[in-house]
This record gives sequence, structure tokens and C-alpha cells, in this order.
Amino acid sequence: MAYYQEEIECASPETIKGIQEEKFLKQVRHVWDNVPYYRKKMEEKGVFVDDIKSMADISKLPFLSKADLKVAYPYGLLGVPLSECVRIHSTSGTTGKRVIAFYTKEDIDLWDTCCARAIVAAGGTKDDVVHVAYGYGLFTGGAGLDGGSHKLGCLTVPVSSGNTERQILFMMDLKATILACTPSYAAYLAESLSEMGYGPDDIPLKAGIFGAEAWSEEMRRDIEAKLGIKAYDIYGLTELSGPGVSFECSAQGGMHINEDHFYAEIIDPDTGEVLPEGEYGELVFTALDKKAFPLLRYRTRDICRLTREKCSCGRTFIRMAKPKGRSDDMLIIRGVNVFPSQIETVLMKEGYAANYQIIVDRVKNTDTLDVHVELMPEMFTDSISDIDERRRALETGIHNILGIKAKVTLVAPKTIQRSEGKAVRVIDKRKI
Ligand code: DLL
Repeated sequence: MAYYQEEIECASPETIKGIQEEKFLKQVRHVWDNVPYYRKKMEEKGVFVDDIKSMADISKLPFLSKADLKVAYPYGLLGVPLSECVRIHSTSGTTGKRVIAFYTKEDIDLWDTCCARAIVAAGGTKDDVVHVAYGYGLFTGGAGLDGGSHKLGCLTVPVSSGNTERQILFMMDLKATILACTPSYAAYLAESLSEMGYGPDDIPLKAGIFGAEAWSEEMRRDIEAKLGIKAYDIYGLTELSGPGVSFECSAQGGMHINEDHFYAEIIDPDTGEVLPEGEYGELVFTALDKKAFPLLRYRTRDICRLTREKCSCGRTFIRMAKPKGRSDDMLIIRGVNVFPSQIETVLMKEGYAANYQIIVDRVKNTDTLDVHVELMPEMFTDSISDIDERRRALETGIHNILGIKAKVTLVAPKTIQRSEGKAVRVIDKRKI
């Protein structure tokens, strides 16, 4: 088994706890001294820096949320003078002010290390050719995987997103062995590969590092088969640096959190109470050594759970399950909580690719749920009764998993817009 930094990635839980506590106490002092916005929040809660004496005291600290980031925009959460910052990145939010995160040179270095660990966990070595098709620019995907690949010494192809045919030719000509992009773009690349008359054996890829959006286990198996690779999940968010907060290993059983840099908690999203290990709730992170944007107890709004069960890869870092989706992606339809990923699972099990759109509306005071699903080319037929049967099978599958009815519309192949970055799966007309 290969690791980028075996000593830390496979350290005993006690060693990790020790590292976390030492860094945590320093970080709280750093924030208290240098981030007046957070210091005020602590004071308002009646907590002072000297009250924080061990890791267990973290529960005394106030949470930070996206709302705080908006209030403090752009410089209010900076922990160092602007002259020490060397880069910014920003979230892809489409409404209101974007979130801007700042980085010192050291912050970038530790981010690159996190991504290098992820590439090694996906079987990468310095001899690999890493094709980075995440977007470059303000989005963190391109820069993060580029930094990790560079740090490991791989040949990095900074192709960014778009121009799909050119991407495939590049992968062939430069013999890319690792592909890094969103899972929806990987699915699109796989589809285009076959349309160009090629199959998985025509590209030398062995692994994919896919993240930035929720994707189902079924979608993973589909991409793996079509590209002839092993697909690894990677998670992160701009506020905490970007990709590489956690990453999957060969066991594909959840993502190892880089615990020497990020302390994770799961809370009840309604009460803020910390939940025991294994329970589903909102993921909250404390950045233990980031200096420019040192967020303590940041509420990610991602719903998932943690486990410290032994992993066959030998890493001891705690693992997080695939997030079910963001609490703000969760749709409440006729009082029932619905995550788009649950619908995706039904579609993939019935043999569809992840080309679908969920349209929610309110008609005569009742929520409606419409799911548009693209037929696969081989399913396309003139027989209305065949198509009707397929439609009914999907409606039954969705009803069984959600407990509410959905109206499924099957549409012709290639009519739902493909995504080069994060896919837009939901149109909630109730909010428009
Ligand atoms: O998406 C960073 C990233 C880039 C992660 C490339 C992985 C690969 P943001 O644009 O700030 O940053 O969006 C962060 O995306 O809170 C999750 O809701 C979602 N997300 C990220 N990775 C995953 C994943 C990047 N593997 C938000 N599975 C997060 C599910 C994910 N959701």
C-alpha cells in the first residue's frame, strides 16, 4: 500500500488526537488575537480564549455559517495582513455575494499536500500523467488537483473544462493515466468517447478523482465500466481551501478526512448539538492550521456521517460517508425530505445514465415533482407501450424510495444539457 505521508496518514488515533489538540489551541489563540469578528462572537457567547484548554472545549465555541461569511465579506475573517496573502478562490454560488477565501503561501502548500495524499490514495505516483479537467480560475477544483499533482511530481495536464473532443484526444496523445473532474463531466466524457467510436481500451486511464458534487454509487460503477478505471471520490469546499479536505482510498468505503489539518464534528442541524459517531447530521469543520482564512466550527450544510472503523488501506484518519447532499439541496416536497441523489439511485438501477432533471413546482397549493429522464439510445423505440412501461417502472421505483408520487417524463437521448462542471439537477420553481 502506498501513502504520500505514511507516518501521519497511518498514525495511531492517540497521536492524531495529540496533534489536533496542540494545533487547535494555537489556532484558537490565532483567531482570538487576529479575527475581531470571531472574537466578538466568542465574547457574545461568554467564551474567552483562556476557557479553551483542550479539544473537548471546542463545543463551547460558536459556529460560523455562510451567513457570517456574507456579513464579513470580503476581509472580515482574514487572520493575517492582506500583504501575506498570495491567492484567493471563490465559490460558485449564483445568488448574492460570493464567498471569497484567502490563502498564504503556507496555506497553499498544505492544501497541495492534502491533494497529493488523495492522488497517491488513488494509486498515483510521480510517473503518472494527471489530466485535470476541473475548471481553473476562481473555482478550487483545477488549482487544488493541479497543486497536488505538481507536488507529487506527476506530469500535470491543466486542460480545465470544456472542448470535450479535444480533451479525449489529449488523453490519448499524452497517455493520461489519472483523470480529475466532476463526476458529471466524467460521465459526459465517457459518453463522448463512445460516440467518437472509442472504448475504454483506447485510453490508458487507470483512475479518476471525482468530486465537487454528490454522486451515487451506481453512477460510480457506470463511469468505471465506461472508462475502464477505478473511480475515487474527493471532497472539499472553498471555505476550507478546496478539494482534499477528505479523499477516498482503494477500499472505496468513505473518504478519509485529513485530520491533522481539519477537525470534523457532526451536529444536529436544528439544535446544534454534537451527535455521536455514526449518526447522520451536518458536517462541521475546524481548520487547524490555515492562517489566512482560519475558520473555526464552520457549518458546511453537508449531511453525512463519520466512522472510525478500521480501513483495509491502513489509513487511520476518520472517514466520512458520501454526503447525501447539502441540507440546502434537500427538497421538501409535500412535507417529505427528498435528496436528488435518492432519485438518481433509482434511475441508475433501472439502467439510465445520470442525465436527468428534477422540476419542483406548486400547483393549487400542492407540491409537484416532475422528473425528466433521458432515454438511453438503446432504449429508444417507436413503441409507445414500451416507453410507457419504462416510465411506470421509474414512477414506481421513485414512489417506493421516497413514499411520494412523481411524474416521470422520458425524453429523447441527448436532450438534457450536459455539464462541464457541477451539474444542475434541480429546478425548484417554488423559489423563482
Ligand atoms: O466543490 C471543492 C471541490 C473541487 C471538491 C473539486 C472536490 C473536487 P465548492 O465549490 O466550495 O468547493 O463547493 C463545496 O460541494 O460543501 C459539498 O456540498 C459539495 N461537494 C464537494 N465535494 C463533494 C463530494 C468544491 N465529493 C460543496 N460529494 C460542498 C458530494 C461534494 N458533494
